[in-house]
Amino acid sequence: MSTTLAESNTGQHSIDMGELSPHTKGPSLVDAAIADNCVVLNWHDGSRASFPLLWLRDHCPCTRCRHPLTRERLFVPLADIDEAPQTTLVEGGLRLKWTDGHVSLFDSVWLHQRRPDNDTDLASELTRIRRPWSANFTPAHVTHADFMTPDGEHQWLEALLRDGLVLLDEGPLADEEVSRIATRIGPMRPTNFGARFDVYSKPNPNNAAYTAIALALHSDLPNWRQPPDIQLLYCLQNEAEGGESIFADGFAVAEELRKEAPEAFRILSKTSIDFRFQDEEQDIATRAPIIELDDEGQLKEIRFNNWIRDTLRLPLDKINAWYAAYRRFWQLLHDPRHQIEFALDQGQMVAFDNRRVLHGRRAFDPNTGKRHLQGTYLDMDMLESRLRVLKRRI
Ligand SMILES: O=C(O)CCC(=O)C(=O)O
Ligand SMILES: [Fe+2]
Ligand SMILES: [Zn+2]
Repeated sequence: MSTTLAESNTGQHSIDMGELSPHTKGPSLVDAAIADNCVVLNWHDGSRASFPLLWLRDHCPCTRCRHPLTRERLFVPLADIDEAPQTTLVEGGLRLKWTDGHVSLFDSVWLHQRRPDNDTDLASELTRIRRPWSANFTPAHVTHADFMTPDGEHQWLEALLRDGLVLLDEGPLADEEVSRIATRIGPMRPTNFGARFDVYSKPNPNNAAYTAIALALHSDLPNWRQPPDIQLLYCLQNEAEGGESIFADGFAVAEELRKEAPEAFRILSKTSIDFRFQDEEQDIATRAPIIELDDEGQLKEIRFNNWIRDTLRLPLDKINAWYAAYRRFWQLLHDPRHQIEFALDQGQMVAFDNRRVLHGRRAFDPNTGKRHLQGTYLDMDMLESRLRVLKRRI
C-alpha cells in the first residue's frame, strides 16, 4: 500500500491532528540524528528539538498505529525503546525504520509544531483568548441573522470565550428558539431545572429566579460538582417595569480582591464551604471554595450564590474572618464600576460564562406587564469544539 506522507500524518479528515491540514506550510527538516535515546532534529528556520524514541514510536501515524477512519490511537506504549532505528529524511519529513521492521513517517511541520519547548500550544484556547473586563467594557453584539452564518457564529463564540458574555440581537419571538440556538453548538446540559427552563414569576417557586424579586449577582448551580459552564437566556417578553439584567466579571473582580485584600482572597480561595439546593424532589450539595484556583494560582472558577450557600461549617476561629472576606468580595462585585446593566429586548439573548461572569437582575413588577425568559446551559467543551470546527471552515 502506498501512503503519501501528508495522508499518513493527517488522515483524510484532520481529526485529532486538527490544526495540521494536508498542505500546512512550515519549515522543512535539515537533518536528523540519534542521541541519548532521542531523535535530534534541525529545521531550516534554525529551530532544533529532541524527541524521545518512545514518544515517536507512540505517535506513529501509520494505519496500524492509528485507526484509518477514526484516526484514534491503536498503539499502546507498553515497552521501552532500546534501539537505534534507521533515520532518513524524506520529502516532507522524517522516516524511521525500527528494528522490528515497522516504519513510521512523520511530517516535518507536524513535528515542528510539537517541539517540546514550543509551549504556545499548551494553553487552552480559552485561557489564551480570555480578557478581563476593563472599566468601560461594553459587550459584543451579533445579530441572529449573522449568527446563522459561520462567520457570525464564530464571532459570537470568540466574544463569549474572550469576554465571558455576548448578546444576540433581533431574534424571532419564537418558543424554544433558545434550544435551537443551543443545539447548533452542542447538546443542552440538563440540570434539576430541566434541559430548558422558563424564567417568569411562578405561583409556587423553588428558586429565587422564578419570583419577581431583585436577584443579587450570583452564579447558577454552585451546589453541583460541575456547575454549568455557559448559560443562555433568551428574552421572549419584557414588558414589566424593572427587571433589568446585571452582570459583573467575577474574574476581574477577584483579581482586584487579590491585589487590594490578599488575605480576603486567600481565605475565599482556600476555604471550602457548603452549597445545597433542596426541594420536594432533590437535595443536591457540594463543598467547594468561592474562588477556585488552578495549580498555578490562576483563577479557575467563581461559585457565588447567597441563596444556596448552606450552613457555614468552619472551625470556630475561622468563621468571622470568612464572613469579613465574603463581605469584601460581595461589596467589590456589587460596586457599580464593576457592573454592567441593560434591559434585555424581546428577541434578544444573552450568553455568559456561568463560572466566570456573575448575573443578576433588578426587581420587576409583574402587575405592569409580562416578563418571560427561556434559558438553557451548554458545556464549554462544546463551545471550544464548535470554534475549532468553524475555524476549519472559515
Ligand atoms: O431573571 C433574570 O434575568 C435572571 C434569572 C436567573 O438568574 C436565572 O435564570 O438563572
Ligand atoms: Fe441565575
Ligand atoms: Zn505505525
